[in-house]
Parts: sequence; structure tokens; C-alpha cells
Amino acid sequence: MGDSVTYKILKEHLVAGEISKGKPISLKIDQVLTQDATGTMVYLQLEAMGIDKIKVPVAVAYIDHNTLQTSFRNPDDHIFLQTSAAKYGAIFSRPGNGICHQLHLERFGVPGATLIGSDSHTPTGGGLGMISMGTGGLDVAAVMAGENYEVNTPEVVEVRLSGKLNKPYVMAMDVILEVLRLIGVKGGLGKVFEYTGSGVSYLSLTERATITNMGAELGATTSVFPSDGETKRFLKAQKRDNVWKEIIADDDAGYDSLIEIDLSKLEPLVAKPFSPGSVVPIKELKGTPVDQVCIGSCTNSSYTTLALVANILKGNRVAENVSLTVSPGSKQAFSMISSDGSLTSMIDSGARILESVCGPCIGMGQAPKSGGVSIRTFNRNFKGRSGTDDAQVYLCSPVSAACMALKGEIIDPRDFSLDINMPTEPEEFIINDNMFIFPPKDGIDVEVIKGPNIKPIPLGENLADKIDAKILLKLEDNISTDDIMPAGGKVLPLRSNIPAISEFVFSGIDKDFYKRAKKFGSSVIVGAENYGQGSSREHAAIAPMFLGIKAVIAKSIARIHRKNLINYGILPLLFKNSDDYAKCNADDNVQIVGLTDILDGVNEVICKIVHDDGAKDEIALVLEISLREKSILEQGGFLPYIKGKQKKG
Ligand code: MIC
Ligand code: SF4
Repeated sequence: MGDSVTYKILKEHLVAGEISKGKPISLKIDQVLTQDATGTMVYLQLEAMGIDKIKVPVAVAYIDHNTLQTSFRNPDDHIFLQTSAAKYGAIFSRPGNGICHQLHLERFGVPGATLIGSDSHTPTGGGLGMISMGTGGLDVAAVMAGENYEVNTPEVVEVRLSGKLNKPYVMAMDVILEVLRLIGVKGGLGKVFEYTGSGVSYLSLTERATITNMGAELGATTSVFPSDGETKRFLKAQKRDNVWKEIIADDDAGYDSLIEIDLSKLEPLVAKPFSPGSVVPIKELKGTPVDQVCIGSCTNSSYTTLALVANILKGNRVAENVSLTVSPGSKQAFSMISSDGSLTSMIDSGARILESVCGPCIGMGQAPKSGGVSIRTFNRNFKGRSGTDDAQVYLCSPVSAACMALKGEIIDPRDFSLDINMPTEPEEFIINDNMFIFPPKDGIDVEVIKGPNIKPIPLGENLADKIDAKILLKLEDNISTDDIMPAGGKVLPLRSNIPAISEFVFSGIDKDFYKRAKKFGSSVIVGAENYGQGSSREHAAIAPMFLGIKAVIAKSIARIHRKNLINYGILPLLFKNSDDYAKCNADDNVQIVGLTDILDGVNEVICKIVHDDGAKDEIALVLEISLREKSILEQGGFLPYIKGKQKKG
């Protein structure tokens, strides 16, 4: 049996382990990226590890999330990152240069390479034929310090595309919304989605990147396209075709399962509040009045996408009831829409042009009005993420969004006569890398500037034999890391200050959580399916650890979050029998013993429950860990583990 693109790249980077479904493997990583909201932790972790220089060939520190400067905190983080990048040897991308994933695709991605990033949308690089995975900051710091990256060998799902999209009405965004409609937000756990078939050749590189970017919402390990002629064309237009190589699956490549999509049969889709997986045809929601439309984010803000949006807006006026914002994905895209007149069309139509950053996607400004309907071309619409708790956020393609901005209501773009020019992919992009700062050869003397909001990272405790703790919360399916550790303009500036940010843990669900956690000292969380979906923010593990959370007991836990829990010494326990979920209640007491006897592999541990009324129950829990994860847990987390390893030499 031949190899898929996924297996070809994994095999080339395999350092330890056996490529066999579900088994842990260690991979050599070629590139890493960080963004500011997770990056300050990464550089604090590097400092704590006592590293002089980054040991991975390409490391880029982007600033794109926390760019709203309403106090000293965010700019202090920026200068901390700028000086740290110079000291440790990373390329620094200044605020305003663009969103990490779009920029990385344009300027650094390499087909066939491995990339990890402290952001869950790092799989964007899969559009370029890379194995690129989102992960917690500490995993990134460890790779920068010379460690390999451990991941479970994924199942590989073939997504076979045939036919051609009915553009401009149906776009790449509709393809990934269709996959989400088919398999939902937890359908991708432990899987890589590899796109194949004749339909692939009709998708431009940035369209492919839209699909791999939002593949994160499936809970997938990553998504990948082959590296073919289109990849070469894109890299050539970026003046980087020297890094191109062809990577296509063998004719007899084996896959674990198959999803078939006929692109010509797709229709415009939309994800309804509050999940990227609540996908329906737009026509079902026709006529719903719209208050805000936001175009941009790492999913949909390439030059060609924006030029297309501009062609729709040209000569028209944004509806009176709508506030339309556009945030270009990168300086390159911004500069190109400004030189070809697209920007003028947008401004003239009444669009509000924002910086090339994440902005409204992460609640950094542009919160919708109370109860407002916001249409976004982004990848997430979790409750409250926009900054307005009761806002109704819908996700759709930029073409659908532009039509809705003009009409003032939800409309199927096919009902809007779009007599427009389809922009063609540029033969040459405008290339100007002056917003990147390349590190000096030797950064040893660079002074790292650390503002007063930047506090040391708290460390976990060695694994105790026994957990005796209170269940602080019992939660439903699909709790996101936005639920655990909210983002937004108020909380994000505290990303470098764990004691301060921990006051906001679960604040959207239980405003007394912080107080209760402090009171009980030792506690556990009970989750249901897909606990910790969404972002890679390790703050959703560090802050709970800081508050004394010892374990999460759930039916299933999202991949990145599970890794983050282990990295901070929190046990990721699963119900052996998911019906036992019903036996656990908030305020019950749980007792788990024999933890120092756990082995690598599958462990079964017994959990005694003492209910509020004194009644007792006993249930079986499962802890499945690799050898490395076992040592990490025993030592109270990844940071002490690495420090220990370094001491031993
Ligand atoms: C997100 O889209 O949720 C974020 C903000 O980019 C996060 C990272 C973070 O929380 O800083 C992600 O996707 O990992
Ligand atoms: Fe930024 Fe939004 Fe993309 Fe996250 S999903 S990296 S917040 S643009």
C-alpha cells in the first residue's frame, strides 16, 4: 500500500515511535510560530528553561491578537516579545504586519515541512502541503529548546473533492462548513483530513488554506492538501518557489475513511450561533435582519478574497442598519487592495477598515450591540467570544457576508445578482518584508524588557498518590476554551499574569467560580463530550492549575487541551462508561487513589464519589498516557520535566 501525503511527511520527520494509528510518535519540527496572546508564556517558559538560543531552524514571533492598546499591558507584552525574539533568535513580526497564519503562509511556509504553533489555527499551513499543528505554548517552547514533538499517530481521512465550485456564490468557506455539517465539531478528534481528488486543482492556494484553517473546528490534528502546480504558482508569486517540491499521495495510498464532496453540488452555508458545527443552508435563514458584518480573520482575508469582496461592494452602499468592518489578513493583502483600487471601493461603500490583525475575531474591539446579529467570515462563534454575551454570531463566506452587508439582512448570495469581475490570482504579490525584524546572529547581550504586568509562570506540584477534591462544576458537551478562559479586550491583556487572569476562569458560566475554587483549594471539573474544544490557549490549563484543579473528568477531551492539561500536571481522566457522567454532580466529593502506580498506556482508576447528601458511588475512570506524559505528570508538568532532563544532561 502506498503513502498518503500525511504519512509521507510524518515518515520523513519521525524520530521515535511507530507510525501506527493511535500510537505516540515523536516528530522533528522544522518551524514554529507563536502569537502574542500565547507567546509571552512561550518566552517566559524558554527563560525558565535557561535556554540561550532557539534550536529550531525557523521560529517566528507574531503580534496580531492583543493589539488594542488601552493600557500599558499589551504594548509591554509587545516589547517583551520583540526583545525576547532578538535574544533567543526568532524572527519578530511587528503589530500591523498581519495575522500569523496568513503571514506564515505567504512568507515562511514550506511544502513537506512540519510546523507547530501556539495557536489552534496553525493547520492553515496545510494548504501549502505542510503538516502544521496547533499546540500549547509549552510544547512550542520545548521544541524551541530542542525537544521533538509528540503526537498520537492520527487516522487519515481522505476528503475526496470532485467537480468545481459555483463561484462566486459558493466559496472555499462553504467547503469547510460542509465538512463541519457532515461530521460536527468533534468528528475530527485524532484525525488528519487529507484533501484529494480532481476538485483540488480548482482550488487556489489561499482557498485551500481557508479549508485547512477552519479544519481546526473539527477538533482535528490537522488538515493537508497536496503540494502541486498551484502550490508552486503561489510560491512563485511570493518569490519563494525555490522551496517548492511536489508532494502528492501515491495512487494506492491507504486511508482510514472517506468523505466525498462534489463541489458543484454545494450551496452557500452558514454556521448558526453558538457553534461552528451548527451549519445550515443560508436560504433557511433568509430575511433575518443583520446589525454587523465583519470580513477578515485568518480564515478569509487573502488578497483575492478581499478584492472579490471589493468588487461586490463597488458602487454600492452598506445598508443603514449594518456596520461593516474589513480587516485584511496581512500587510501584503492590505497593500495590494490599496494599489488596485479595491480599498477605495470598500471605503466608498461605507466599510470601516481595520488593522491587519485578529481584531473582532477575538473580541478585541467591534463587539456587536446587545442581542445584535453579527455575520462574520471567521471560524468561531462561541457564545460571548465577540465581546457581547447575547450577540448572535453567524459564520459564512466573504461573498455571502458582503451581500448581507449591502442587503441588511441574511440573504442567499444566489438571490443577489452578482454581475462582477472575478479577480484572478496575482502572478506577483507585492513583497515588502520590512515589518519583520530578523534576529542578530548572537542575541546573548540583548536585554529583555519585562513590564510590571509580566509575572513568572506558576509551577505544578509533583503527582500525589491521592486526589481528594470537590467537583466544582459539571458541564455539558463541547465546552470551549473560551468558556474556560475567556478572551476579549478586558481579559486578554492579562495573558502574561496568571494570578490576575485566573480570576476570570469560567467567569461566563459561574461568576463565583474563582471564589469557590480558592475556598476549596483542591477541586476537579466534570465535563461531557469534547471538553476544551477550540483554542490552544494554555491559560485554560495554567489558570485552573493555579486555582487548585487537580483533574478533569470527562467523556472526551479535545486534543490540544488534553496536552495542555498534562503539561500543567492536571489529570485528563475519561469515564470508562460514559453513563457514569450522570453519577457525578457539582459539590460531590471525589476520591481517587493509587496515582503514583500509574503506568504508560491505559490505566483504570477507581473514583469514589461522596454525594452532597452523604450517599456514595464508585465509578471507573481511564487515564491513557504515553511514557513521556507519565513522567511529565509525575514531575508536576512539562516545565519541571524539561528542567530535570536538562540537569541530567
Ligand atoms: C482563537 O482563535 O481562539 C485564538 C485566540 O487565536 C487562540 C489562541 C489564544 O487563545 O490566544 C487559538 O486559536 O489557539
Ligand atoms: Fe486570530 Fe481569530 Fe485566527 Fe484566532 S481565529 S488566530 S483570533 S484571526
